[in-house]
Amino acid sequence: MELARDVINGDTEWTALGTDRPVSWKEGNLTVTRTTARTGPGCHNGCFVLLYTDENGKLVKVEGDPESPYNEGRICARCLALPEVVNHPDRLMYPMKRAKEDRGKDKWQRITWDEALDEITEKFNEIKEKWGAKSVQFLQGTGRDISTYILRLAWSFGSPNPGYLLAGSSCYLPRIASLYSETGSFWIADCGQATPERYDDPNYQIPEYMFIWGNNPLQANADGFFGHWVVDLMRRGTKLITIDPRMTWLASRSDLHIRLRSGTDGALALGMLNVIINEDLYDHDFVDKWCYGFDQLKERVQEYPPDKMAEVCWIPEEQLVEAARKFAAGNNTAVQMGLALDMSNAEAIPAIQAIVNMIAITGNYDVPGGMLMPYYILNTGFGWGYDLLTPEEHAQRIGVEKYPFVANGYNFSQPDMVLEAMRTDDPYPVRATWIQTSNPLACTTGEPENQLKSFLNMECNVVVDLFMTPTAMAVADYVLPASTFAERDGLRTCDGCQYGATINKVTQIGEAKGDPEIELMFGHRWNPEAWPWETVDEMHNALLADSFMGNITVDELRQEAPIFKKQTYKKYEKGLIRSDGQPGFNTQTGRIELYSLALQACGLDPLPYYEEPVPSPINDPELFEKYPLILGTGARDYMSFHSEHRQIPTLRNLKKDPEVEINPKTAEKYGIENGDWVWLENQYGKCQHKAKVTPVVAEHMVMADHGWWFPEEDGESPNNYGIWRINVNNLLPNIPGKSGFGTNFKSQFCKIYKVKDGE
Ligand SMILES: Nc1nc2c(c(=O)[nH]1)N[C@H]1C(S)=C(S)[C@@H](COP(=O)(O)OP(=O)(O)OC[C@H]3O[C@@H](n4cnc5c(=O)[nH]c(N)nc54)[C@H](O)[C@@H]3O)O[C@H]1N2
Ligand SMILES: Nc1nc2c(c(=O)[nH]1)N[C@H]1C(S)=C(S)[C@@H](COP(=O)(O)OP(=O)(O)OC[C@H]3O[C@@H](n4cnc5c(=O)[nH]c(N)nc54)[C@H](O)[C@@H]3O)O[C@H]1N2
Ligand SMILES: [Mo]
Repeated sequence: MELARDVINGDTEWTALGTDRPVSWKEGNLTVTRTTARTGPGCHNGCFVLLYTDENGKLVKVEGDPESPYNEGRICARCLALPEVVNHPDRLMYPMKRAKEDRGKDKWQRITWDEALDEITEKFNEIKEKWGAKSVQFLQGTGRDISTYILRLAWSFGSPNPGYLLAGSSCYLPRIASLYSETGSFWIADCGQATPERYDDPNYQIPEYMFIWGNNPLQANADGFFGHWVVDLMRRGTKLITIDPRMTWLASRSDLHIRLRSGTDGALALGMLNVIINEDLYDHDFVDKWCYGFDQLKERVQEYPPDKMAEVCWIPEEQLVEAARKFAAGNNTAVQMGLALDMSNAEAIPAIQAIVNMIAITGNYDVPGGMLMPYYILNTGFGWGYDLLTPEEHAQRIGVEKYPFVANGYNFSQPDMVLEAMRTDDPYPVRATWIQTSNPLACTTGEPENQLKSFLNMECNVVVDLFMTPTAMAVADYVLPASTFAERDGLRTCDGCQYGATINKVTQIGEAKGDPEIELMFGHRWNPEAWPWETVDEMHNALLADSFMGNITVDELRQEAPIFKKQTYKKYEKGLIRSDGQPGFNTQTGRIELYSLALQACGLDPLPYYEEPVPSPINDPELFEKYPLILGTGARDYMSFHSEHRQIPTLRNLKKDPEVEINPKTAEKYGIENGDWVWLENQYGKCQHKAKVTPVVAEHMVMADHGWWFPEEDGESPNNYGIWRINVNNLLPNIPGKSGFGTNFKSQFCKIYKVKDGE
């Protein structure tokens, strides 16, 4: 399916915040610069911050920007600790290389940027000649302001394989793909973020109910959604319903907290749809005019009666029914969907689809305090430069033949197949990786030992990072030093947000460069026609011209920021969504497709369904007896962002070791006390964590941190900063769902026992 990159008609009307302040000013001996905290280190969000630099240009302090309508002066611990990251003695200061036979050894040799450009270009061109451009994988991590640039870099090199090594692309992409394929756009909960007046905008209404579904917004602030907006709304009267096996802060303040078994969200959603439809609680007018396939959906949900679904989820039926009634009863309902929906059950797409359909039949798209369609400021992962390759070349992207649905949304290769291809040459040889903003061995995906083999099988691995990482130490031939957002100019390119802004450079560390500049430099070497801009500013002016902001320049935006696109609700009635200017949604039928033609075209079930996660206590009771706890992984904390911040003193002091949350009753049963080192083990592998005994987790499960490494330990192989001992991903298989999206990272089994002395 062709995806519209920016579904909004050429309307470029915007308003500025109207600040009187210059971009930077003096306060005593310090210079204060206002900027956006987008990109590394550690965030997807883009809060507005004030950076304080001293006479030597050293970053010494960070504050939230009180004039910002987005975060209103609030920032988190990681931004407060930014000076420790920027000025850290372990930062990569210059490009380095080492011989292929020295992988895993600390035998780095400093080189210049020019040497790095020459040598990497030569190596990549050699590989291209022998195996074709498609044998080079361009791997990013989570969205650190990178997709726009790295996709273009891959395509301009000739490779259809930009990607991300997380099993089943099971972060954000399943939600994006499902929303896109059924509604034609992406949507997030409307917390008034579309206008500078926020909650006071006369067109805005607070949601009556807000569902926090598999998400912990206060800790995560994920994908352009600022968690404290939920608290702001609670203060104004919004009632919360939280769906989470753990008792989060928001769950404890919710009208209803559904503590379901991990990975059963699809069953819950289908049971709720059953109630909403059979009790006739849906919005008939919206369904008649704007939905496609209601009758088929009605028939399908009869297979999912509320009593059976409650049993599947291990919850009382009354809770399911109450949630359904509240979902439909509210004047408006907003849903904040999180990572758990992508990653707790490989069949993530149908579970998300059930929620997407629930929002539709209750009439909650494009209404104030319902679901908001963010305007794509830039073309992020959908493809700035997609046309650099022919359709035939794109069709060779790893995974699209086997899983055509992965072409919905980001144009990434299918990660589980890539990992295999790196070891087996099936479907074709992969011979080099370019890894930028990712730490795959310590954090990103399951079966890390297999991944190590895959990377060691490469002719060349290039890592672009802020720090030496376990991955870089184990497998890289070249490391290139990247900049934090304090050290580079840029644009705010987040997908979930509603405004335009710049990132403003205030300091320089060693020879580090920003990711956009690194891409531009290599682009100049590899394919100058595809990178016709001399400078990063020129490149960004071209990107802006292609965005809703129209012909504003980077310099003007820097002064005006933030600027907001004019917000209109019910755009589908006014012909403001489709590129042909007709009323309706941006789908084939112009309606929200409850019966998804996009899924059908890919040979998948067009209607939502539920399957158990694999393994599940219901389908594999024997294995569950052997490993009798459900293993949740990776619930976010305040003091780290994935594998980042382990070397930052202020943050590390808040949590020194990887922790596993265990309920007091479960801990007692297994003779475990708070602070004990324990083994977590299952049929795939094991790892050590420190027990944190807390009633936050349900008795039937444990919740283990992910992304840990010990920068203070020996980095050389085989120790690699301790990752093989402590990585919970040792226990996780890389198994995607039928669509190629989704995985079971938050719903495996495990057993738990104390670590013996000397282990
Ligand atoms: N078990 C388990 N595993 C998980 C998860 C889970 O919930 N459970 N979550 C998964 C999810 S959702 C995701 S998104 C992945 C994340 O996986 P990754 O995005 O690979 O996360 P990190 O390990 O933090 O790797 C990021 C690397 O980029 C570097 N970096 C930071 N900022 C910049 C920058 O501006 N430029 C450059 N060049 N480098 C930078 C950091 O130093 C770090 O080494 O992890 C996944 N892994
Ligand atoms: N501080 C910090 N912030 C981050 C990150 C980070 O590493 N650190 N990572 C960023 C990234 S890449 C991402 S993707 C986001 C993720 O952020 P979120 O979307 O918030 O995801 P998680 O924190 O993994 O899980 C959210 C909640 O889901 C619950 N949960 C677990 N299993 C299930 C289940 O099966 N069903 C339901 N309904 N709930 C379940 C967990 O208990 C947890 O409270 O955070 C981003 N923000
Ligand atoms: Mo993520």
